[in-house]
Amino acid sequence: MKQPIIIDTDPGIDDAAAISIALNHPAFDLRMITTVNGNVGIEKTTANALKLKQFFSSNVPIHRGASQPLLSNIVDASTVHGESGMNGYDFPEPNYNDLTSVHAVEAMYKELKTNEKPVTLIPIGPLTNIALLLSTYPKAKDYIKEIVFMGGSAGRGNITPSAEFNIYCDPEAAQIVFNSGLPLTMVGLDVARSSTLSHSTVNELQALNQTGYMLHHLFKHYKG
Ligand SMILES: [Ca+2]
Repeated sequence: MKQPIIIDTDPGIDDAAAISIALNHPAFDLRMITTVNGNVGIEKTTANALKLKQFFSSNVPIHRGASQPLLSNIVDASTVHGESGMNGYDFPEPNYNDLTSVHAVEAMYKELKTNEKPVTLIPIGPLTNIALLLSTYPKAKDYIKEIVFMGGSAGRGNITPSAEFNIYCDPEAAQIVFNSGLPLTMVGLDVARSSTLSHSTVNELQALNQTGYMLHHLFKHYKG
């Protein structure tokens, strides 16, 4: 039986790769993609999620979420991911008819309540939407199997010597999630840094299929 998951994301080149896998992996039932301010602003992360949905001709709903951190000022990473947040591949313009009008927090809670199985949340951007979900709907915890998140670091950081970007962007949201009492699996920067792609792998991707071609160009933009 497939595990229902929700990806909360700020695509983002690495997030584009994660979404590509989540949409196609036989172990997962991706129920929705929720967007958050992070690598770039909410308008761009939402546009990028729509572009990926269209690229894969997917029916997965996209819900726009928080446009800023709970308390901190917005931090921008467009120097890393490009102006659009997903530079390197020429996606067609997003179709906004594909964007649902329900806010990410509302949509997540409804999905959690109605899914017959506990859902795994996979936040791979700042934790703002998840914190808002847990504080707006405390009962949401009853329906969450676990939270597997990319963020933090058990080693050094990438935005300051010790802070990782996702947590640094919204530390108060992270605190709410860490204190939630839910089962958490932290995939920190130290773990992410150990899963590398070699130049030869990135080059092989190009000829694999259309998805490989797209990812190849995003990765090339990221680290030429
Ligand atoms: Ca991300």
